[in-house]
Amino acid sequence: SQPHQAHVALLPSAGMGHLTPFLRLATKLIHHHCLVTLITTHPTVSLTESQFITRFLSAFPQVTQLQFHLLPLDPSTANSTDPFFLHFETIRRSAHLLSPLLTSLSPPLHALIYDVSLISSVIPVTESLHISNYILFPSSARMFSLFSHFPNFASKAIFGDVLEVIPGLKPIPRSSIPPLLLIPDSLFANIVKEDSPKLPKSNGVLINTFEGLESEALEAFSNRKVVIEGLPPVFAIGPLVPCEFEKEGWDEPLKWLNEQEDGSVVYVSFGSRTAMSRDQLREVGHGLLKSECRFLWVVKDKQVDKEDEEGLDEVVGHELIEKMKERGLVVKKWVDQGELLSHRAVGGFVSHCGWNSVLEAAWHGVPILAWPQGGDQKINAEVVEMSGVGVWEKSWGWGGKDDQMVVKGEEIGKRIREMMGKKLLRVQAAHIREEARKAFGVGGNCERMFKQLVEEWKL
Ligand code: BUP
Repeated sequence: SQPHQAHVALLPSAGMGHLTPFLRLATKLIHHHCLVTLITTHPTVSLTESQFITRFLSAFPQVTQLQFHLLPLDPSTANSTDPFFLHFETIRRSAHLLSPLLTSLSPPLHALIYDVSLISSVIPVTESLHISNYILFPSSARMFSLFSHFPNFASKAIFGDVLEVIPGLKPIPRSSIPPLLLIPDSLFANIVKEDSPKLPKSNGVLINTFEGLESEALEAFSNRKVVIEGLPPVFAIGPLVPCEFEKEGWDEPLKWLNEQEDGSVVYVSFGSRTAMSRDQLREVGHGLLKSECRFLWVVKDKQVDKEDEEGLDEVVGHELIEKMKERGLVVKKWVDQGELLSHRAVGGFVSHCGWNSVLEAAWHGVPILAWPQGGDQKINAEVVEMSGVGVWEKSWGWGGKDDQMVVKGEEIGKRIREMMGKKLLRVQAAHIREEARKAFGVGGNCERMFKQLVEEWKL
């Protein structure tokens, strides 16, 4: 190590939506001459996570890997069936085992950056070891405003029609609140309830966002308008962009895109952990045919990839798949989304609005048709709409999951056609892309934030 080099450890939790920003952050820290230790939890929930970590570590041999073996969890003691949430809980209950691991590191750590799902279990560890602690919030600043104010309204008559308790921000309608937060004893609600009041004990909150995308929320934070007492500083470190190590070499989608005209293809993906109902999946297929656009559709059938074994014919139906081959490419495999969105042929993105996907679309200036499926995604879809990078058809609800509602192919096709044909949307998305490049580039806000953090760590 060089003298005065900051040594930072990173502790992600579970799921690609949480891991991805951590590994992108790690590359930024390396770029800013930090020594990086990556704490990896074993076992991971999905296969994709462990493959992603392996690719990252072989691309950056200078990164120290610290293996963190977790205690077993009795799932009956945690109020959830979601394997990703259960993994949060497992890490939380094992966090005390981190102390000896962290003290064994040489040179000693300057800071630990950890996932937002781990706050109250990590803070006692960093406090006892006198290490600075920073939270990486893997969603929008708008979602952070809700997270940070949760104790203020969770105890009140649980959420009226709109949440107006966050000063400086457009009210959040009840229908946009992550459904599990509305279930008082859900594991997710319990974690947020326990962790949110601990925010003042952290040294800072890093959010993968930038001014041009979330001016309202970031302005409110920087003017201390939405700040609850003692809230640590918010660092808008975004955009954290797709990196070289993420490419895994399967290039059929790229080859197919190379044969398509500029801006003619709609890319469709609902993220790494949405298991849409089969009825809804088939309607999406019909919708893509009705849209009369070229399409690239990434199908997922199960929440965890290890269980996603059936082929496209079984999941979507043989006849439909055959028909779709004339106009599009349908795959049931992990793709390099960051790279696909950068392709000149992609002109629109039907997205569930997982925050990484929104950032990737913004980075490449690809207009979004938002179709949130769960969690924070409606709040992110609000950002998509407000920023102008996309549109949102609110009547579609939470995908096919609420009230067994199935959005019909006819309707889906119509909205896709509209989105792909909207010139204004393309102009707006191109503008956000410029803003993202400005924030990311030399002298941009992102660089400023990292310089500030590194200086802070070296003090
Ligand atoms: Br699927 C898929 N390839 O095939 P989000 C996803 N991704 O590169 P999520 C691929 O995974 P949460 C694929 O580019 C993004 O970086 C995608 O994160 C990438 O949504 C990441 O968009 C997915 O935040 O997580 O997976 O639903 O619910 O935690 O937001």
